[in-house]
Amino acid sequence: MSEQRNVRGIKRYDSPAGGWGALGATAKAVREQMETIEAPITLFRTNKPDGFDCPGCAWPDKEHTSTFQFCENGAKAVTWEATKKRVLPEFFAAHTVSSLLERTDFELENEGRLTHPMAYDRASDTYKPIGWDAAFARIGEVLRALPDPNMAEFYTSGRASNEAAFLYQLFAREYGTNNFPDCSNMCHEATSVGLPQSIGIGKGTVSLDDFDQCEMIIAMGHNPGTNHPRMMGTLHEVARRGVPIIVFNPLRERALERFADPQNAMEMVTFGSTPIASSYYQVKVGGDAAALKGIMKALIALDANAGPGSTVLDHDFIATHTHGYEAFAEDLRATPWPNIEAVSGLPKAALEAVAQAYAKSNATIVTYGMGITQHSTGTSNVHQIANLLLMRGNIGKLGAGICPLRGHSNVQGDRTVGITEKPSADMLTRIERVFGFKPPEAHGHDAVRAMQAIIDGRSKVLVCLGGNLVVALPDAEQCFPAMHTLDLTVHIGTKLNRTHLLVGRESILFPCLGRTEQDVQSEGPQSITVEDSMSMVHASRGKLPPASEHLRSEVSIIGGMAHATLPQSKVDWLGMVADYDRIRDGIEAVFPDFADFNARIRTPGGFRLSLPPTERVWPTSSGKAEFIAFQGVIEDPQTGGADVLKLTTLRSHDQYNTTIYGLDDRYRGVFGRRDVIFMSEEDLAAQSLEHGDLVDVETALPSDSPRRLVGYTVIAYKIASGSVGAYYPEANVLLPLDYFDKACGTPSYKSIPVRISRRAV
Ligand SMILES: Nc1nc2c(c(=O)[nH]1)N[C@H]1C(S)=C(S)[C@@H](COP(=O)(O)OP(=O)(O)OC[C@H]3O[C@@H](n4cnc5c(=O)[nH]c(N)nc54)[C@H](O)[C@@H]3O)O[C@H]1N2
Ligand SMILES: Nc1nc2c(c(=O)[nH]1)N[C@H]1C(S)=C(S)[C@@H](COP(=O)(O)OP(=O)(O)OC[C@H]3O[C@@H](n4cnc5c(=O)[nH]c(N)nc54)[C@H](O)[C@@H]3O)O[C@H]1N2
Ligand SMILES: [Mo]
Repeated sequence: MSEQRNVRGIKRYDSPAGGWGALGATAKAVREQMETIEAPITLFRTNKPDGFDCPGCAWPDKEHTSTFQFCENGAKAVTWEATKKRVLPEFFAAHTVSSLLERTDFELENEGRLTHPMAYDRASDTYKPIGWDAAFARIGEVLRALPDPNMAEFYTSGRASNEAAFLYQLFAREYGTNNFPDCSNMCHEATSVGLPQSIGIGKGTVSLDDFDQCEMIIAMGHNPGTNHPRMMGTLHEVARRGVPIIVFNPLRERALERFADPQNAMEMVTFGSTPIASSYYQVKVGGDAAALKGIMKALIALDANAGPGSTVLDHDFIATHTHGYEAFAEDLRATPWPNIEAVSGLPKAALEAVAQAYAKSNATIVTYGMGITQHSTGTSNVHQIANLLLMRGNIGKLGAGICPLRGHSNVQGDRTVGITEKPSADMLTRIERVFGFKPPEAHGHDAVRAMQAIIDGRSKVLVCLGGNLVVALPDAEQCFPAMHTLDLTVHIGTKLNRTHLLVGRESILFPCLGRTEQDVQSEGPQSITVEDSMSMVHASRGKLPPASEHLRSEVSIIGGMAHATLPQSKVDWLGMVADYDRIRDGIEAVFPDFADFNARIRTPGGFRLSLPPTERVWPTSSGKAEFIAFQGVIEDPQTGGADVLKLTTLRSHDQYNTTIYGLDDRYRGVFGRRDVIFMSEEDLAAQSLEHGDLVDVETALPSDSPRRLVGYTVIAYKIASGSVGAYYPEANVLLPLDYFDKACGTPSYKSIPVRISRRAV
C-alpha cells in the first residue's frame, strides 16, 4: 500500500476482527450512551429466552437459550436505544426545523430519544407538542378527505414487530390501499422475487444445525464482522472444524480474513485468532453473476470429463426435482471465458479451482448479502446462486442450502405477516373472511414507486412506521424537495432523523417504545414477536422502563390511528391494542402457518415456520425447482470507457443503516471521518491519482444535471481494480432514482458507474 503519505484518520488495521478491540468498543458505547450500572443488566438480557430480541441483526441465536452472546455491534444498537439522552419539547422550541435540517443524521440521533408527540407549526417553523388523541383525529380527517386512498403511502422499516406490522397492513388495507413501500424493497427484494422463481419460497432454507454439518461455505457480498456479528461465532466454529470458507468480495474485509472470538478465553488470553476465509476472491463490483457462471461452466466441464456415472453433478436430483436444466446448461456452454474473466475480474483457473472444491463437498451452504442483491442484475444474481446449489442437490439436504443474510432484525417477519405491495389473492380472501372488510386487490407502490408518486404529486400522504426513508433512498436532490409538497407526513420513531424534518403541509412525529423497553397496555404487560433470518419466530419482551412516560408502543399508535380513521370499522382495534394475544389470533387466522401461535411462542426458543424446499417440495408453478439462465448479456462494468469505475456503497463499522454511531470504521482503518473513496493501487496509478488526493466523483450515466460528490479523499485500499467504494448514505446523491433492478425494483446501490477526477484547487 502507498504509505508514503500521511493522510488524516487513515491507519492500517493489522489486528484480527473481534478480540480486545471489540471489548474496548463496547465499553465505549456503554460509557457514551448509558449509565454504567444498568448497561450490563440490559445487555445480559439481549436474546435470552425471557429477554428482548437484539435490534441489531437477524442472525439466530442458538436455541435462544445460550448464555450472553457477546457482540460489539449488538451492544451499540442496544446502548444507542437505551441512551440517557432526551429530545424534549424545549429542544424543538429552541430550533427551527430548517435549522435542524442542516445537521447530519448522526448529530440529530445523538440528541437522544424522542419523548412527546409533536406536530409541525408552520408559523414558527418548529415542532410543537400535540395530544395523542388530537393527532390521531387529525390524521383520520386528512386520510378520509383524500379523493383516493391510493394517494397515501404506508412505509415500514424492518425493526417493526410482527404484531405492529400486521396491524399496520390491516389498517392501510381497510383504509383502501396496497401502497406498502418497505425497507425490504431497498434490501433483499431480489431474494423475495428471485428465490420463489427458483425454489418456490423467498426465504433462506438453512438452520444453524446445517452450519454444524456443512462441508463448505461460499460467502458472497456480505460483511458479517460488522453487519451480522453473531454470525461470526458460527463462522469461527465452522472455520475451526477445517471446513473451507470461500469468500467473494471486492474488498478485503478484516473479519472475513481473521477473527478472534471474544467468548473464546484462549484466543483472548493469547491474543490468538482464527483465519476465516480459506480462499478470498476479490471479485469486481457487479461481477458475481459472471463468477458464478464461470464456476458452473467449469462444473459442467468437470462432470463431462468424469464420464458416465459422474457424481460431479447430482443427476438424480436434477432429473427428479428440477426443470430447465438443458437450456440453462446450453447458456453456460455458450458463454465465453474471456467475457467471464473480464467481468468478474477473476482468472479462469481460480473459478475452476472453486468448482473442483465445490464438487468435493457433500454439503454446501451459500451465504449472501447486499453485495449480491443491490445491483441492476440483483434478481438474476440470486437465481445464479440457486442454480449453483441445485446442480449438486444442495437444497433439502442436511448441512446444505441457501442463506440470504437478512437486514433489519424483523424485516423477514414483516413480509411474512402481510407487508407487501403485491398481496396474494389467498391472503386477501382470508383477511376478508376474518375481519369482515374487502381489501383492495390492485397492487400498490414499492419504495421507489412511492417516492416517484410523491415527486409527481400523485401521492399526498406519507406514513412511516420507523426508518429514515428519504435518506435511505437514492437521489436526495429530487426526493428531499418533493417531501414538502405532501399534505401530511406521519412518523413513528425513536430518534430524530432528517426524513422527519422534511415536513409537508402538516407533519406529525410520534415517539414510540423501543425493543428494550417494557410495554404495558390496559390488560397488562405485552410481548411482541419477531422472525429471524432462519424463519424462527420467537417472543421478545423489553425490560427497561420507557425513555419517557409519554411514549406509546408502535401497536398502540397504529391502533389509535386506525380507530380514528375508520369510524365504521368492524375490527376491534382497541381490543387488539389492549392484549397483543388478540393480534396474534388474527395473524394465525390469516396465515395458517402460525397455527397455535400464542401457545407456541410461550415455549422458549419459539418455533420455525414451514419451508417446503427443505423437504424437497417446490411451490413453483412447475412444482419443480427451476434452473434460470442469466437474463441478458453480462455487462462489462467498464463499458462506459476506461475511466469509468463501478462504485459500491458500504456500511462502516460504526453505523446502523442511516444511524451513525460514530465516525470510525476500525477494521478498514478509517478513523474520525467518512468522506473517503476506497480505490485500488492500480486504479490510482491508472487515473494519475495518489493516496490522499482530494477528488470529485461524478456519476457516469446520462442525466440532465450532473450528480457529484465533491471534496472526497481517495485512499489506497485492497479493493478489486475497476471498483471503488464509498459510504452509504452519503454516496446516495450519486444514484438516480430510476436506476434499479427492473425485476424487483431495488436501487443499484452497489453498482454506480462513476468517474473520479482530482479536485481543482
Ligand atoms: N451493525 C450493523 N448491522 C447491520 C446493519 C448496519 O448498518 N449495521 N444493517 C442491517 C441491514 S438493513 C442489512 S441489509 C445488512 C447489510 O449487511 P451487508 O450485506 O453485509 O451490508 P453492506 O455493508 O452493504 O456490505 C456488503 C458487503 O458486500 C461487499 N460488496 C459490495 N459490492 C459487492 C459486489 O458487487 N459483489 C460482492 N460479492 N460483494 C460486494 C462489500 O465489500 C461488503 O463487504 O446488515 C444488517 N445489520
Ligand atoms: N447507498 C445505499 N443505500 C441504502 C443501502 C445501501 O447499502 N447503500 N441499504 C438499503 C437497506 S439494505 C435498507 S434496509 C435501508 C434502510 O432504511 P430504513 O430502514 O428506512 O432506515 P434506518 O436507518 O434503519 O432507520 C433509522 C430510524 O429508525 C427509527 N427507529 C429505530 N428504532 C426504531 C423502533 O424500534 N421503532 C420505530 N418505529 N422506529 C425506530 C429511528 O427513528 C431511526 O432514525 O437503506 C437502504 N439504502
Ligand atoms: Mo437492509
